[in-house]
Amino acid sequence: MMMEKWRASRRFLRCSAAVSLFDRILTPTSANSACNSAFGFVNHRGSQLCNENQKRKIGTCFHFLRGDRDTTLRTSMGTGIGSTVGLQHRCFGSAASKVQRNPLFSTLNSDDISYFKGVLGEKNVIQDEDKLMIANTDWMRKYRGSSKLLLQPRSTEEISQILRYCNSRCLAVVPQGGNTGLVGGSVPVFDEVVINLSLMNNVISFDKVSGILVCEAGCILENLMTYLDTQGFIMPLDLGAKGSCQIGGNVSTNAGGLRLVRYGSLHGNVLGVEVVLANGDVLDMLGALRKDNTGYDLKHLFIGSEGSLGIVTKVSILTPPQLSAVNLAFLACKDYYSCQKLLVEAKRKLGEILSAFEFLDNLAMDLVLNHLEGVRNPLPPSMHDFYVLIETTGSDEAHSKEKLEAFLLHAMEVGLISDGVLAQDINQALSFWRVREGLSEALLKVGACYKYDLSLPIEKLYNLVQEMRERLGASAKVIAYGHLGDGNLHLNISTPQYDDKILAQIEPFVYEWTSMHRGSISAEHGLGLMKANEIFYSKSTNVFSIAREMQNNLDTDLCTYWNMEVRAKRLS
Ligand code: 2HG
Ligand code: ZN
Repeated sequence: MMMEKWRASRRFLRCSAAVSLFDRILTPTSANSACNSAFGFVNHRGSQLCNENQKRKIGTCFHFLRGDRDTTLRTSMGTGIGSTVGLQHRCFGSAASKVQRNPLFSTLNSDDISYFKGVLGEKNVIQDEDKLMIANTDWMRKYRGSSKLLLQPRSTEEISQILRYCNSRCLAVVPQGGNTGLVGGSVPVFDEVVINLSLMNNVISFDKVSGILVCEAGCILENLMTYLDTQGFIMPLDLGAKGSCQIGGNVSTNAGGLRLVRYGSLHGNVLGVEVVLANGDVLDMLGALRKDNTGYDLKHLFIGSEGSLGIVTKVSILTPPQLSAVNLAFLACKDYYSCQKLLVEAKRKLGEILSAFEFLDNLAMDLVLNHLEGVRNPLPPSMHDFYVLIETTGSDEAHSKEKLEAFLLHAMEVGLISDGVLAQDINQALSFWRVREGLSEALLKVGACYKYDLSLPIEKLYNLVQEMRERLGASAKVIAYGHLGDGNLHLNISTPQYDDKILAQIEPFVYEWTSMHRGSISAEHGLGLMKANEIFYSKSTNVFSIAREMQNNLDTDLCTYWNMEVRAKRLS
């Protein structure tokens, strides 16, 4: 009955061009390349290394102190090793303020540099200022450290030697993958030694029968996708930062992304890891088994611990087979309630073929259309209040098509969808994804951005957006998008510049609201420096204490960013 509403429909990807039941064909758009920009999340973080003689159980320290609220640590870029680090503060939101470099940690000297050159060779010990500037700065340019040294190890053994040495010298380190993180976790806070994993980028093995891939931590996600494509498999995770982020960083932050609704989190897909602890010990947990109930499964401690327990050096991951029938619909909904209902229906009616369910609101659409080159509105000319992307992935084209079309028809008939379009080829699919995946990049172009990555009960999720708009009035744009299928809201508050008064309207309100609804203040980006002190909005103190005990037993310093006060006590 509402069929004329549909602009397009033909299957894309490896499908034949048979016309489906929808009548209009979308104007072909130019191919938008998949988003390779360095956004997203990532990264390990650290612990602190210290010498046992000091009789303090400091443990390897990835990052020095993380502090209270609200600053960016734009340190002066001194040149000489051991030069004094100055602090300059800037306000972003939730970042620690008045963070002081802990004097217990050493500064680099020329013997250290000679040692590292002996282990890694001259060219992998980098002191070049331009390269250091890149390693010191996060993707959003919010967080900036003043490291004077970037190390590029090629093996687990080299990482082990670096950490053992740093531990004995009490030098702080920060592991770095693709540096695509959004919470200030992948860059130094002060002059930590940056340990970059980019050279550890080999696929170690792939088992075509089980689909188990074993690789080094520095493999870029997109390269793994390309490799698996040649084998007829896919990675179980996909995210906007795929062109830069590395699998070790993905695992260390338990990255979620666009397909979690289908394939689940990395806690389910990662079968094993190899990690190097702060003291240089290597833990081989690189199992490649689906089932292994021999006691505690310690690898889970390292998945999502943001490097606070050690550096992930190798990963074993279960990859699903590539399926041939992939379809993508870009839909408009009149209100948030319809988006929710659509999700419930999609789960019920699409069942096992549903592979993504993403949403964005009208301000998000407006932003991306106005600030990202080459992005086109998939549903011109009108604007709608909400947009939903639904992807299906199945093994049988006819079956997928039948299910998807029946689902869309029904959703239109009952008024859950006001308009929609099906991608008719890979280029259209990429251009639809570009709308969703380009949002972080677009936000960066318009000025300051207060970023929140929240897990919330789906039915309440958009209430927060509305309440935030009421609080902020005309002083800021509140932009909402995210992984609706996972109850993950990306709440972005865009302002011309960072402003303390606006921040005071946002925080702690946003965290209190989340906590009150039993949500999480970090669904997928991690805590990082940004939320170092906010963990208690999502974790109770007794749970935290147990975590801290475990960390003590690993002889690393959990509190590096989890709890400044605890750390300050330990170091005093
Ligand atoms: C996404 O889902 C990423 O696009 C980034 O997690 C979210 O920019 C953000 O807030
Ligand atoms: Zn996300």
